[in-house]
Amino acid sequence: MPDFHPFFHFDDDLAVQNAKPILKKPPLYRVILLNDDFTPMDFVIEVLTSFFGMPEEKATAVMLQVHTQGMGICGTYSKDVAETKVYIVNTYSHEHEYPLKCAMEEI
Ligand code: TYC
Repeated sequence: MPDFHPFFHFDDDLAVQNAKPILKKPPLYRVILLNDDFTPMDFVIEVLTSFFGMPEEKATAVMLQVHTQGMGICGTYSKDVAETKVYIVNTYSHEHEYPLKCAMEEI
């Protein structure tokens, strides 16, 4: 009878397959601005130019879109960046005592 030793068993009889790495692209988030009846239009345009890097004309168009349609898109970002933008806008609005609200949604 052959000697049995637990440390000398090699894996000759095991079929080994290379594992395919499962990589998923990280999700993207839309940052949106919501309409309200009180925040001045100029303030919204300032938010869009300052925090989203929009030129004045684009910021005006997005502000009017929010004003007429109820919401508009400020941009698309990774989760961390979107969360930071939302936090900055909502904090800034609150500091100026305006009800302007910014939110994010996964795409
Ligand atoms: N509706 C606001 C007004 O008439 C303007 C406004 C636009 C407010 C966009 C919020 O996200 C907003 N003064």
